Amino acid sequence: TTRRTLVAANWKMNGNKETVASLLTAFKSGMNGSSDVAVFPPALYVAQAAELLKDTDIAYGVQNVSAEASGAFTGELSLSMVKEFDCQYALIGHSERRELFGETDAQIAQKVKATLESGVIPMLCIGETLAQRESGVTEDVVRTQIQAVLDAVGIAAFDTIVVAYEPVWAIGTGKTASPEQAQEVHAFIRGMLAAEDAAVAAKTRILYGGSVKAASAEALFGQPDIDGGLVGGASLIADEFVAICNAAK
Ligand code: G2H
Repeated sequence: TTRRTLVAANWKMNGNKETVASLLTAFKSGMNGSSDVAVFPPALYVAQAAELLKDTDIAYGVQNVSAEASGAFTGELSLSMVKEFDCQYALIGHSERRELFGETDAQIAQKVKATLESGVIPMLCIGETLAQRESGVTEDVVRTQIQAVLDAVGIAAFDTIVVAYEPVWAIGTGKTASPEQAQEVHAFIRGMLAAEDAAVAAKTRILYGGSVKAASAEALFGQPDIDGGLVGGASLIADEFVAICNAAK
């Protein structure tokens, strides 16, 4: 495969100045360079991360962004702000944003569009809930989530967009999807993109997220359509995250 493995740390609403410094210091010294690495600290710590990561290959970004340019949107962050701190990535549509903050496919598509226009790389999160998986609609859910973005930005944008497939039932629960279960959905996603443009689909990086650990990373990343991981809990443990990044071949 020509797709280089990408492993991303989603710290969610965890940590402080001290853990940002200690984790990033450990990441810098531990990575063997076998994968691309990105970290998503809480937004207040992006400036600190930027300083610690300058002159390294470790990228960083924000966990959420507004599609609006500026104005009366209390609590939101604009892409010009994200750009000013040289973020390379923005996480968009994480299941916690969808579930706890009511983000819709339409809003997420607008965020992806605005992010692309600003030159920041969107990391688009999709995935089904346990109830959806059990009722057999996983592919319908994932198709609808991807289609909303395709309708807004077109297939060519998937040259740039990184997709993170995160089955909601595997997030923070300790239940990782088996490599085969994950591969099945990743292949479905790539097939859907390939139906639009096979050359673009061959390049799109599709990451798996949901309780990725050092012990499960190698088997997951060994699947043909799994191009890395989006890691929550395990990314707050320096040795664990470094081992996950170094598990890429
Ligand atoms: C899924 C993942 C990171 P965790 O949300 O985005 O979290 O690895 O804790 O399941």
